Amino acid sequence: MKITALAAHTPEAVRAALAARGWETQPAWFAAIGIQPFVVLIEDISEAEREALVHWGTKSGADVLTGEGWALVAAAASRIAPLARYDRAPAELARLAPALGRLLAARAEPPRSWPIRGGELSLERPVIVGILNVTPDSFSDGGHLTSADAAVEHGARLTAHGARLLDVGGESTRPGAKPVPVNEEIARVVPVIAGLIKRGLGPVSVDTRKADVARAALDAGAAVVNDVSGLQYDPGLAAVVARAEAGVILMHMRGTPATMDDLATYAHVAPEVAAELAAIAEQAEQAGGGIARERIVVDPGFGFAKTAMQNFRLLDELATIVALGYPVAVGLSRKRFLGAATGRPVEDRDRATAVACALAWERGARLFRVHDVAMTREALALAGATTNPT
Ligand code: PMM
Repeated sequence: MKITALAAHTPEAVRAALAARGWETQPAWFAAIGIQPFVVLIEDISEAEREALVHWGTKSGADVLTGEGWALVAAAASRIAPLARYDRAPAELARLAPALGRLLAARAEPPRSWPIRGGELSLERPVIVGILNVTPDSFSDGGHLTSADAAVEHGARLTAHGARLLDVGGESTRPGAKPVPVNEEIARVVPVIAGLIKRGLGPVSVDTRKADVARAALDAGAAVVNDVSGLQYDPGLAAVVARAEAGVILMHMRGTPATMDDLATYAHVAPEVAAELAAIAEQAEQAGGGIARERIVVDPGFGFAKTAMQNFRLLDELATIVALGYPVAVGLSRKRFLGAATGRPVEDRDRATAVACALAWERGARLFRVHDVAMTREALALAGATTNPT
């Protein structure tokens, strides 16, 4: 007899074991996905639902831990799947079906491409988003790009290094930063976006919280709006994105850059950020004509209303954000919490950034907003080769 413990963090190990024993690709894949451990935290449930869950868990062999108003259910995904079906779940648990069904579908079929304005970006391999900050004071590279021409040149370099999207920002979002007037922000970003498009560089995203800036940027040829406020700063932004059929990155933060540091209060950061992002995305799908669901990317907002420890937890538990079913972007580049781990100053954090991006890829992130594209590309090439065997 021979017993081997297989890697359990990826369905790939089970798939490969079955394939090696003659299983066809599809059945092997579905069996492997079904065997994957699935843990769901269910909140705001009634006493009757809680009792029904405990009873169901005993019968079906799932672990159920509960307290007042909540239950944590853990088992192989295939064991929990019947709860997502009205015809198979106990009647008392019918309320769970829609949300559970969405979570299971997102696991089985994660988004493979991101439609943006005038095209799409494949998510089968990492999307590196090159940062082009044209601000006098952005926290890590502010003031380096002093003219539109210099910014366009830098964009050409980032593209040559492997950036698949260029993110142009004209307003610093560092803690305590002051808002920039609309006209000033437009004057900073539009010439750069127009210059990039003229050179055939891009696609381009605009890093802004403001509807008027987004509109001007889209008119100049941008394909994506990257809103660090997750539509909380300017409610008019959603309609602008929807009308242009642009892609949108909705980032999580609390408060504004001026107030966010005092709002880093979470009992458990990942599920709380996930819930707030889910609400933001839902708002985006409903507001102002509605942004099509598949055009939405979510970003947990590293460093925005989070302490260093919360950023580490969020990175480790990124799968909680990925489970929402939207493609996930991460902005880790040169951030303070990387310095807290490595002891390196802001100008020496590109190695830590590259490693953090590889960790984020492994946990399901697909878009990586970075300053040093070349170094991150190497880290992600390795991470992608490891987790994407095809
Ligand atoms: N971080 C910054 C700016 N824009 N956008 C997204 N989507 N995610 C981020 O984490 C993010 C962002 C701040 O960093 P910078 O000043 O170096 O650009």
